[in-house]
Amino acid sequence: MAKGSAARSATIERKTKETGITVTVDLDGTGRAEIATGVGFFDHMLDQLARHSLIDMKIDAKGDLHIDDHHTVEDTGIAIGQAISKALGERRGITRYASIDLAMDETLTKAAIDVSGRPFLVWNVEFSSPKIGTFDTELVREFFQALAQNAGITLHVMNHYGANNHHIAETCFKAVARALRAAVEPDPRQDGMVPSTKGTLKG
Ligand SMILES: [Mn+2]
Repeated sequence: MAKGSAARSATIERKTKETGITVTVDLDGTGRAEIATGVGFFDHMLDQLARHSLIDMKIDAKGDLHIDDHHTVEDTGIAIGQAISKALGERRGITRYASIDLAMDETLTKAAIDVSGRPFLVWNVEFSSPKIGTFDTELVREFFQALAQNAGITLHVMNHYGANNHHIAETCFKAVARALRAAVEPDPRQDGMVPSTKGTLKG
């Protein structure tokens, strides 16, 4: 972020009968992550999201894991999305669009992002197994649906190919991280303008 401009960070606290979650993000961080959701595989994925977006993330989630991981994963996605949206403010001076094809061993996954203020998820990813360890693979989509909806971003994720389900999930998080990093990056040529002919990216 240019010197003298406001910090692009935000904290969201979210409490329901199912989960209690606190998320702090700093869009202009170094990818520092302090993550504790009680779901090991999800922590590993969120660690990737922070590391490769260079967004600092502090995430503390206590959910009803005695039922299953669903509420915890979805609500963490909601809180991260809300925190990113709040940190973006009026979305001035951002690059807005970015995409990447991200390779990991035998797997290739694309993520394309428009930080548009218009929530939309296109999800073209299939897993060959319902579980990665104890983690339900269908929750990967649930997370990104919650993230896109609450961050106010258009997000397309497409797995071109891949054999290993851990790799397929991990490339989704890494690809979204890298695309998000580029899309929220200040574009010096925008000079603080909102990158839209409409004049607003608030949806
Ligand atoms: Mn891994």
